Amino acid sequence: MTIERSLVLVKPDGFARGLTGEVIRRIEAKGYTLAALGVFTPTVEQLQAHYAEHEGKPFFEPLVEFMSSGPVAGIVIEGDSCIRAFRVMAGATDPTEAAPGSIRGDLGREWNHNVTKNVVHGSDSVEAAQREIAIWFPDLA
Ligand code: IDP
Ligand code: MG
Repeated sequence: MTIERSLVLVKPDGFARGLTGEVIRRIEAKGYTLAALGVFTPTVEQLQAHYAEHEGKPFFEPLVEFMSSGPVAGIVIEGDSCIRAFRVMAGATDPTEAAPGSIRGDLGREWNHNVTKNVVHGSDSVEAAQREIAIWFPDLA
């Protein structure tokens, strides 16, 4: 058994649409626990750090702009292999391609062939989770 923590964000589209509770419901129903929970209005600097791996890509600036457009919910989830499990629960990056049953597949909408607004973020590795948790919840790191 590998108890992990992962950083989940309900992005501004999901938060504005009132989907935070639905995302948390799915996390808890799956058997993961919440280690931290908060509502943030992220700064551009915080988002540039969070998405540092994408710096220089064509979608980087629109992504940071979108993510700073409104409040987000930040959630640290905990449980056996929760990093991979939440990625599967979130579904493919593009909501149009995401499988039904996944968060993005069930709840995501494509906007002008733009995959930026895809409801949630989830850490993709142990290293990323540690790095991201330190950005959003420094007291936990
Ligand atoms: P992930 O969130 O599924 O891990 P990443 O490739 O890490 O996807 O991309 C980070 C975020 O950047 C995505 O969730 C999405 O919001 C946005 N994004 C990724 N690829 C594109 C793109 O091609 N166009 C616009 N936005 C994108
Ligand atoms: Mg990613």
